[in-house]
Amino acid sequence: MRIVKSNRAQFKDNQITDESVFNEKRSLLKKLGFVGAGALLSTPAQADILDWFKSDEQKPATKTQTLRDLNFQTQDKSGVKLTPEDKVTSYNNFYEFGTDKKDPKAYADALTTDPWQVKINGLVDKPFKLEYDDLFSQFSLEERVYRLRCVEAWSMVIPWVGFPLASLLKRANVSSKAKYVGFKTLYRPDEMRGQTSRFIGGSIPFPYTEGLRLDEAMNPLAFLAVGLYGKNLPNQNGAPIRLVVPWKYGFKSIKSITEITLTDKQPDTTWNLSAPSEYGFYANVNPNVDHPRWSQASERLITDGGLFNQERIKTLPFNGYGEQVASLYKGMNLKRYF
Ligand SMILES: Nc1nc2c(c(=O)[nH]1)N[C@H]1C(S)=C(S)[C@@H](COP(=O)(O)O)O[C@H]1N2
Ligand SMILES: [Mo]
Repeated sequence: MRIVKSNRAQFKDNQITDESVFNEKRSLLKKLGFVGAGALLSTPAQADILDWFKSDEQKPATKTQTLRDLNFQTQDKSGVKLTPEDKVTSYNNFYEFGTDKKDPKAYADALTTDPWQVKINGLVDKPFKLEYDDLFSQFSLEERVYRLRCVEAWSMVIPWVGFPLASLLKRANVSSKAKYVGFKTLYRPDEMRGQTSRFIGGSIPFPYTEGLRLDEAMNPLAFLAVGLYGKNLPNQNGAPIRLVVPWKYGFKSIKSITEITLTDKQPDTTWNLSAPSEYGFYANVNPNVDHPRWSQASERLITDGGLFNQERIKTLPFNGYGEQVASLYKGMNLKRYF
């Protein structure tokens, strides 16, 4: 497999090792969805893979397990220590389904993700809507391996599939008056048991909302994911479409998006509304600004060991993506705008 794109954070060598959880050939094929004889081959990298492994027995792919449209470019994952798929899909924050890490996997299947609609509106010349199928066919899909750093001081390394947020925004012809982008998660208490009361734990307002400054949203790293590990997003990870902003704390990466609105005012965001002294609008990963109740200097990297016995690593400014994003905050006091 060739390197198509490298968006990897600058890790120290001991944080990304040569071992790969992704190197067993049949499981690789399967995870990328190349198990059906009729799999669509649209990139040379994919053709190479199938050629290399074609002696393997092939099983038919099922639509529910693979991205419908297979023409996405893959990223070279050799030498990347990914968080195993079962950890990525079973240890989640998705308060619409409960506050326990296990709740999203246990209860998110109740969510209907097809049909789905995402509205793009506000200060744009061309508002539009995306239906479920459009999420997989209107933008060219690619794989991005990103680190996700939760504000709770744990992190994962996840291979997402999706497209840059900028591609979607460009299609809307953003007006010159727009300064921010607001995002909203689906509000459907019938299917999201944590929304049954308008507030969970007395403090979280639903629908969940998030926001970015327009220049942050246009940065090439800001990503809309429709899959992970080569498959459609599981509901617990934010199906059918969620944001991934790898240089910010995980709560900015809003799941199951139904509306994207361009505004001239800073949008209200769920965690900032709930606890403004603990969760800022910017929420850039910053080892020098502690959470009022815990240190942000280091994090528990969730890899293949037991959940509570993980590698402790130093937290990097902007989660290791400073080269690509630090210039967005030139001259800003990042202690004040945390
Ligand atoms: N709608 C919604 N999006 C959300 C959350 C949530 O509770 N609701 N939790 C956030 C938090 S705190 C984190 S760390 C990430 C977790 O993403 P993951 O479960 O896919 O790893 O999702 C974020 N997006
Ligand atoms: Mo988080």
